[in-house]
Amino acid sequence: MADYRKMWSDLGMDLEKHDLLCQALPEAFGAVYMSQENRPEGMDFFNFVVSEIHGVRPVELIEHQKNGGKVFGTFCVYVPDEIIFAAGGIATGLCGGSQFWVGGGEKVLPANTCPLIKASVGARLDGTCPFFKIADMYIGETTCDGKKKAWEILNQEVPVYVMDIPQMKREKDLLAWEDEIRALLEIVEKFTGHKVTLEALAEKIKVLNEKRQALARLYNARKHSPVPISGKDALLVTQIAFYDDPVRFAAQTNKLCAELEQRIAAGEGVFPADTPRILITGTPMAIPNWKLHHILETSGAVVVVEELCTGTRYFENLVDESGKTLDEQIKALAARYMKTNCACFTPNTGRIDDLLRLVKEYKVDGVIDCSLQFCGLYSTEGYLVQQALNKAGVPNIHLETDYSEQDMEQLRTRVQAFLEILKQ
Ligand code: BJ8
Repeated sequence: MADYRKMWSDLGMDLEKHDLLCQALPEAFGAVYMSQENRPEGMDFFNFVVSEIHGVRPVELIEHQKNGGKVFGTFCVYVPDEIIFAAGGIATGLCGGSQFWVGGGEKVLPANTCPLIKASVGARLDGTCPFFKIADMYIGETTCDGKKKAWEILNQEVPVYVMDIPQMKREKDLLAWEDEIRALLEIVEKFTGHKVTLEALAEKIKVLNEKRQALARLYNARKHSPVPISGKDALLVTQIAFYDDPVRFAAQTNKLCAELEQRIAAGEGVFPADTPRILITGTPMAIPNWKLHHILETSGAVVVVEELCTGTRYFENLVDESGKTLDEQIKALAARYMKTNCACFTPNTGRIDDLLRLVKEYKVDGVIDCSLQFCGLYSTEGYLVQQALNKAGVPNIHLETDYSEQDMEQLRTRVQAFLEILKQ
């Protein structure tokens, strides 16, 4: 990585502690990613992004701020980035996916909080992530209790605006959600000093739809057998989608997809055609959480699709681009985002429908429902997920894990036993 120490120091980061992360990440990435064979050349860009993870993009964000722009940190796929970009801001995903940050979060949060929340709070409080330091405002949401309280703690450090996400999907909830998007628009306009115009919003809706379409193209490639890209690589691309420049990201992903389509035409894959094909569902896997994919793909299986917020929930369903007024555009945004099926909703039958559809579309042999420890929403919904999959005759298991390495062998044992069942 180039030398960014001055930038990190200017951001008020804890350089000594951050050095430890900078030392550990390349090693972890090397072990998980560079050990793979026959990776597509198009992954070079994404490798580069990881190698410069706390450098290149932060430099761009700071440049944007120097030119008078604002940066907004987000934590949930329910937050409509289109509004932020249309007001001349930049939205960047902030979810923490590393055990490195968990300790910092535990200083202020109960130990029985999910690791995603602990890591996100720890990354900010410990001053070991430039993205958390750069963001001028965080946009939180009311999806789960842990997050709701975490915003109050983070608000002591940086302005946090919280979107009230409905818990049900009735007509009146959709209307309330439209109002929430209008309220966000007002807040963002005030904070950036820029009005959101019909033209600007139309342009950003198109840009973010193009990002979604690039990801859909990547996932379409994964429907083929033999699969032309590993699940680990596809996961990395999706994780980077949360914070890279959307136009550049779409271009690089499309380039990768063109290569994958050539592989498909030539019948080439990264795993033999008879490798068990796995769908992972559950809680999001924020960068650098590659744990379960790594275990699976070094145990004789391949992950072909993720029904996760770092997966299909992020890119499925486009925003209708035909809105002729700002109000129509807001309604279109509300309708699209409301289609996301998160366990914070009751009922959440749409997620079950999605799962059964994805099993067919991606020719899945088995499903792993994996929740982060202490996520009551997804663990509890696991019962209904299991029931539906059993009824459809789809082999499945439920796993719970955190970001630490401690349960790696235990997970591997359970995964291998599951793969044995699939082979029978
Ligand atoms: S739309 S999944 S990104 S809320 S894992 S913090 S739910 S205790 S992350 Fe999520 Fe939005 Fe839903 Fe997706 Fe809470 Fe559970 Fe932790 Fe979670």
